[in-house]
Amino acid sequence: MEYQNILVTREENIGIVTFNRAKVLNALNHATMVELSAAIDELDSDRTVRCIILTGAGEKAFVAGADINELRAIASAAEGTEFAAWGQTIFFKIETLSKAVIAAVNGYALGGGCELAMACDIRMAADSAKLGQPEINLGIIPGYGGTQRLPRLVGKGRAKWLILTGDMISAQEALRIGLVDFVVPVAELMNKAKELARKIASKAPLAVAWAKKSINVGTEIDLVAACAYEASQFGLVCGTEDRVEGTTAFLEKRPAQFTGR
Ligand code: CO8
Repeated sequence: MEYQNILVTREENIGIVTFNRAKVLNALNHATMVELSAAIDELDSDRTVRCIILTGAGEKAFVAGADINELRAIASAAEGTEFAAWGQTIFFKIETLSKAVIAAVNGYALGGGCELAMACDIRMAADSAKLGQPEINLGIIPGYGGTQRLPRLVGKGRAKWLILTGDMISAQEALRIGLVDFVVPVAELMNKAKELARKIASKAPLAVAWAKKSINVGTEIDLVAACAYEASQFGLVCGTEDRVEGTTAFLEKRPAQFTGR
């Protein structure tokens, strides 16, 4: 697919999706969401790509939310529901992808941008980034999973504070409440994100996939069922060639050569 609103690049075994509508602070319009979905499919089916980074072009914004021009044009409750549910399926695709996805939050991550970052596995923010769910200021509520993923990450009280006030918070504050996992100097963001991506990419791909799945599935169900689920995923990794290679390499005191089988 020819992309107009995003850039899709590869560096070694890392796929990088860069939102590229700097004039509107990388706001997510319908076309950008379609391209994001296609880019995720493309990188998912490329066996050379073992980890993905999402980031924004320019220095100002990761993604400043859904495109407010399109939100203004929603004609009915049914259309609004459809609009939100469709976007949610794309964010679920990221969350449930078999590869790890890192959000490199280089600036504003607001509304749908914050929701997108939350659908990623790990969030690394520049020290200059600002995050928030300002939908309330537009007379709406988050619709791409924000009312659900935010309380799961930071707790109900903090989620209600952010969603009911629309307050924007600094990267440091986001780190303090658990909304992001790392804060780094803005000039170092991409290098640090790539360093993290390379580290994950060097691991056994099926172990990464099933660890991610076990965490995602297990944290939504009760502990006993979750541990049973973990055991089933553990069983799956035990059937891989990479389990034999990883354990043998340790005992032979050499680096493992994982193949993804
Ligand atoms: N949509 C469309 N255009 C935008 C958006 C956006 N989300 N954000 C910024 N822009 C545009 C501005 O209109 C402006 O355009 P122009 O140059 O033509 O005037 C340009 O980007 C630059 O923005 P500013 O001049 O406003 O830049 P500032 O540095 O003054 O301010 C802010 C930066 C604080 C980020 C400010 O732009 C802002 O508040 N933006 C809106 C943030 C926001 O409210 N985001 C949430 C949107 S709602 C949402 O995401 C809902 C998601 C779920 C939807 C579910 C489906 C129904």
